[in-house]
Amino acid sequence: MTDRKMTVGRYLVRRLEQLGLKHAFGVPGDYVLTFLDLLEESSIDLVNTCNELNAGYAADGYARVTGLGAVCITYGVGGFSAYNAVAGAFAERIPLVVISGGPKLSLRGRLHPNLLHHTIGDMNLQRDIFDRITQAAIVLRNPVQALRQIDETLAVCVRHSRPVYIEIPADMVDEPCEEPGSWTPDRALHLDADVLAEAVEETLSLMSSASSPVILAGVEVCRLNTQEALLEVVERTGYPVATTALGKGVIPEHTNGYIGTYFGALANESTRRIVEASDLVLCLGAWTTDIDLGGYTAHLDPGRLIVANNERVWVKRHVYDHVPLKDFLAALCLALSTMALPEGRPALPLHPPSAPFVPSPPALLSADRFWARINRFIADDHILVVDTGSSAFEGLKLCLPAGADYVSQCFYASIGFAIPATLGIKLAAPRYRPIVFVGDGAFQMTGQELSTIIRRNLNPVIFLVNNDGYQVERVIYDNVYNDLQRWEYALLPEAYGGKRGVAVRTEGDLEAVLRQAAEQKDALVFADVRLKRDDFSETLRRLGETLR
Ligand SMILES: Cc1ncc(C[n+]2csc(CCOP(=O)(O)OP(=O)(O)O)c2C)c(N)n1
Ligand SMILES: [Mg+2]
Repeated sequence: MTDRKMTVGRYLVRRLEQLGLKHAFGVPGDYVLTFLDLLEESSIDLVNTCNELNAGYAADGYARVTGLGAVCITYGVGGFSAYNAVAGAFAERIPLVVISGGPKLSLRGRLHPNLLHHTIGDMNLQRDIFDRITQAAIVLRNPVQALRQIDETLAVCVRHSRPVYIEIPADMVDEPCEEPGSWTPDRALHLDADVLAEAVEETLSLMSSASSPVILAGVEVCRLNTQEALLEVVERTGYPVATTALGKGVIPEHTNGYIGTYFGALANESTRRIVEASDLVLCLGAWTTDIDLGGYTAHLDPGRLIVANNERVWVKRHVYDHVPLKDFLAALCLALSTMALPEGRPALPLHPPSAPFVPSPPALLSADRFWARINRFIADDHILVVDTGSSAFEGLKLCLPAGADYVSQCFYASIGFAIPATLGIKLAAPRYRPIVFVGDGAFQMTGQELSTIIRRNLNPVIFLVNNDGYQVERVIYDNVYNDLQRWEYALLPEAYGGKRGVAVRTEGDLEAVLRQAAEQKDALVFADVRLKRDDFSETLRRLGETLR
């Protein structure tokens, strides 16, 4: 790009390249075409998705792995279609850059606004809505200010690990501007050192008198790149450590002291007991949200919590502001290096190892047997991608071998996330094989993105958990609204240009699919796993009982 004249559009592309972005996801439209041409001439690979919602999910999955994702969409019809994915990314702190083309500035306000296609007449509406679901939302209106605006907005995205919105009107893309110099965005959040010192002092004082402390690690540890510091705190304290649902995978599950995923009454009984009986729960980067903690079933007394998140630390019911998680963990590690904590913490139960599995080939597959078998299948190079629905609850109980990773949008919990997110995840992390669990209901939302997975020759193993409807809803209240049209799911990969999938009815069928996955490591494997609609697993039965 260096021999071409610098323009506002090229400047934005160059900054994205400087942030290490290799792929962007989107759907073309006339308001964004000139910008897409610039992406095509850059090192960034533009991946066409079937729709903008899927582009958002794919970019979200991509960002979960690489630390930055981007969506490029057209105005109105494109932007409005992407809102749900971007709201999810905001809720779950995913650094996503939403780039929308826009009507020419020279036309805005000149014609009667209703004459501009794809709009409802209000040229501010799209930005205003994005403003509510992103950390910053800007319209580039002036080529001189645009450069600073772009730099600041992208820095906000990576600093806060949240989506941002950049609208580039069609007549701004080719506006000449200065060359972008070298640039490193400021990622540090505002720190008040005196407040930090007091927060650490009070934390240590509570730790030194706690008799059954425990660490609850959450997703922000990963979003804010503080995994090493977390491991150091775990090692220095010797405290048992659980993760929240959204935090599954933030700590390697073979770590000494790991006790499983805590999600209220739905967690393994031993995990729940240790966390809820603790007299001091050190919540590090953990959101104490309803779904993340098992749908209102968690019993965590605020008087026994220290919650360190993003930019503040709560000790019991009072708060220390301007204490970023990263700085808090670093200061805690430092203090712990010179401090002896009380001895005599209880012996820990091991994170439940998965029991040996002996298949009975002719037996019809049940939900419990399916998940038990899957627990033996997961390998070091797998990244599990789990959609919302019954799979989300089962997935949390799987044991991840060292190296394996886990992605689930289980706080915002929009069904249909997993298939498009898999597209992004695999492109972001080629050495991983995505192992996908998606319900039939979730698949019916966004499953057509399988066609882009096939188009790109990607190799996920997809288990479509087909229980004939909305089972997770069924277990709470059942009615005809939980029924779905039955699709021949296994035919779809062929319809999308790939090889036909397989239907799995028996334990023998499942063994055959797992063999296929092991033998055909570079190919997509698609299994329509047929389970009975009233086959509620043990976990789901408990969910129903608790939520009803
Ligand atoms: C976009 C969206 N619409 C509706 C819901 C409400 N909802 C939550 S789970 C669920 C059913 C999921 O069914 P399925 O994917 O088949 O999984 P199952 O529980 O049957 O295994 C629905 C409709 C949602 N979470 N997201
Ligand atoms: Mg279902």
